[in-house]
Amino acid sequence: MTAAHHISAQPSDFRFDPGTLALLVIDMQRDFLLPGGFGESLGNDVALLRTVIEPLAALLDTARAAGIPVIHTREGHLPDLSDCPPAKLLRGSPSQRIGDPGRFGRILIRGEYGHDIIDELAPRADEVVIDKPGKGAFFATELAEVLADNRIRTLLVTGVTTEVCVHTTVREANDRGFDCLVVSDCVGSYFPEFQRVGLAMIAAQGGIFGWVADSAAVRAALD
Ligand code: TIU
Repeated sequence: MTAAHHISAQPSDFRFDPGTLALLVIDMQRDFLLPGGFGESLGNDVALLRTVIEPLAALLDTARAAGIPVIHTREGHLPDLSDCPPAKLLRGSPSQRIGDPGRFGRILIRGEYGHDIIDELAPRADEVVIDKPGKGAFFATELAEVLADNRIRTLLVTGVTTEVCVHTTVREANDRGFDCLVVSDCVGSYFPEFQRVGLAMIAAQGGIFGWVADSAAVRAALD
């Protein structure tokens, strides 16, 4: 790792202490990225999200080589749906609801094939995986405790989708005092417009929620 410890980012250089940095990989699950899962059941074309896989796999390699802790999250629910608020279960008119049978098992249910992380980004045995019932990674999870235990203060945030689980998590983290850098080509949306605006919203107003940089800039700082 370089001695500089800053990443060229928007709206300003992102300065970090490598000892307090972690890579957060949000919800890179088959249910969001493969046809037949939750994302498609909501009427989305999953192809757009798949552009994230290659740059994120490369960033994972770099982070692991640099000894930066990697934390993965998965959105999903218990098989009896007791942790799924009725409002979430009944929202919209999807072709299949959470818990219904999908191509890869019951949609967004823990333990099902579709709920797990895609093979290309599979967590290593020593990496933390946080199961979350909501869009944010802090709500009803042990994430805050894991970060405190590991003295993490700064987060490189990646995963899907930019305007939903990434945004919610970054806002939660920002309110808890974490500095977040969102890696622009390692987050994805089903909607190109939301991708563009979602990233702009983070860095606007002097970095109201955090910083934004592409993976080339992040990897250059970590190599
Ligand atoms: N629908 C959508 O854009 N996202 C989600 O439901 N979850 C996550 O973003 N992970």
